[in-house]
Amino acid sequence: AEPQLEAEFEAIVGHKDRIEPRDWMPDAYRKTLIRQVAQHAHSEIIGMQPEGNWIGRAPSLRRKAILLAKVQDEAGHGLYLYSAAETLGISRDELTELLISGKQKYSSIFNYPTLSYTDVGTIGWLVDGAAICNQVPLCRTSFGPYGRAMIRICKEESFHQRQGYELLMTMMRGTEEQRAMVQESVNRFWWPALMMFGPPDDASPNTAQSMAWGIKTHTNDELRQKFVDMSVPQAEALGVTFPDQELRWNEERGHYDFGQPDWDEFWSVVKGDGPCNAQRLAHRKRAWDDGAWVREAALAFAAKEAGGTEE
Ligand code: FAQ
Repeated sequence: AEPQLEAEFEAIVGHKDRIEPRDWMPDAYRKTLIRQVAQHAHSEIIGMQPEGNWIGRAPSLRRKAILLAKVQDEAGHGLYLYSAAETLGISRDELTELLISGKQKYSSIFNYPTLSYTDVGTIGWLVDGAAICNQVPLCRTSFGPYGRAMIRICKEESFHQRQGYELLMTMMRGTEEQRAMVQESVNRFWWPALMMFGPPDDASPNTAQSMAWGIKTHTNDELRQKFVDMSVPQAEALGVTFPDQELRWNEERGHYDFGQPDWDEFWSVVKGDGPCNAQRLAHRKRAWDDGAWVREAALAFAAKEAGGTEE
């Protein structure tokens, strides 16, 4: 039966149709999807920390309400994605344990600190901007639950991006000092934002197979280029520059040429040695441990309800 099932799977993927949870799938397909969807979910949840850092210090009630709503949206994205991962046969508890034991990853970007409130704007503009660039194509990924989660997530991320850009625009209309804060923040986040797309294609072990399976529809370098092309005019409109001497329009290619991020720094952050890795994981672990009684109580209550009216 296996070759027959394998042929059916290949046909579905080949036609760019969707694989659903009850369909047969190769173990390696299931494994790489769990890896990617889990990392994505963890990123949304860990990604709440850098911005959450500024909720209590937002400069006005309006800005605080906006930031609270955005951080709550990230929690929702994490939940859609954990649910999608669960359809592949792994539980949310297991996934969280894999995260806090350091066995599964989350995006490198969230290991950088947020040093000023301006970083909230820069994250919205550049980090959500990069996230959208990477995630819009994922709406058409081959695994149904992941693709459907992406549609809703992308709508919310677009809103987040506009929010960040508007925040920075407001600061650029302010004082000289505020404009300098925006430029300083953009300087710090530009290279880490480019790293979000993953290593260069020739150093990306998963891309070829993930493209063949329709999990990814573009390579890391293709999406990075798209992000640069999209961001340069936005930076010009805002009145800031990116810290890259090699950045210039290439008429022949019809794209911007740009320099390479420091890939040694990238790998060191991915391996756990970034500026905030230890802090992010410790915070997540504390929240998980502190919430244990809530999970236990909810399970006990559910068991009691299921037991009917005897008690
Ligand atoms: N950080 O072979 P590849 C957000 C790992 S957006 C850490 O190229 P692949 C929204 C990679 O896992 C951020 N690790 O891997 C938000 C692999 O290691 P492994 C989340 C990275 O999977 C905004 C190894 O390097 N978005 O959260 C990174 O084909 C604001 C080799 O790499 C997603 O997760 C990295 N940047 O391509 C929230 C998008 N890059 O697993 C709050 C979905 C690579 O073999 C506030 N994911 N690695 O041990 C993807 O599109 C892909 O997984 C890539 C990596 C493109 C990230």
